[in-house]
Amino acid sequence: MIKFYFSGAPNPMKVALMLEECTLPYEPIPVDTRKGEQHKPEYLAINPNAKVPAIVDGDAVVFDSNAILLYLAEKTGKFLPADTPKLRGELLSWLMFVASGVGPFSGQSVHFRNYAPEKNEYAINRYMYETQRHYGILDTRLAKQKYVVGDAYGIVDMAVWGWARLIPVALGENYWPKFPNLKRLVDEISARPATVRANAMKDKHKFKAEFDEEARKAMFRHMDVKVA
Ligand SMILES: N[C@@H](CCC(=O)N[C@@H](CS)C(=O)NCC(=O)O)C(=O)O
Repeated sequence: MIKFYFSGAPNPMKVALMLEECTLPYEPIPVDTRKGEQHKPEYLAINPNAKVPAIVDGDAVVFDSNAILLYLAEKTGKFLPADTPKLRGELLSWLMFVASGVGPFSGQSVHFRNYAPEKNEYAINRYMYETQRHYGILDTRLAKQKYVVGDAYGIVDMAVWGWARLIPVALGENYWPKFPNLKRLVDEISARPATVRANAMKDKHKFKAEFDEEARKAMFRHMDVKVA
């Protein structure tokens, strides 16, 4: 059975959705990042990057959410576009675009808007600018087609859903009207039975809610180290 190391954060939830979509049997193993469990040696042996998600599937160990989505899609043959060079190219491009653009920039936007100890207007503007630019690219794409790659729902849509449903946190409550096509996709995915099951699975596990000193030390380790 696949061991799924997760929390309720955006990157693990993409994978929870995919596991539920594939109806693969899996054992959810919570990693409470606000308690610092991502830094335990036994978890670092699975994901040396000390982040969730990760999976262990027999002797295969896979970390990084979009790598896991691709691994599970290739394992099951599900949620991939038709196997043509054209669609394979599009799949890789959009998957990497979400992995290297949408996710990190949304994450930094959330950080500087909500968690940084000082309000740094430059950082907030830079990350909000880039985040809304990335979502604009997706919205334009989704104005022309129902799903991000090909003509069917797939792993890139799941990767987008993980972050885009949190646009109000990354950008603000007033941003949804700017991305009507993206909103249409997020709403469609949020209503899927697999999404409802993934959320219910997450809600069964109690993760620490407070962002206290223990959480800060576990997740913002740069604050205690001078490298610049
Ligand atoms: N590129 C990684 C990023 C993983 C990541 O940043 N995970 C966050 C949750 S969304 C995390 O584990 N945060 C805990 C920490 O930073 O200590 C992926 O896509 O899986």
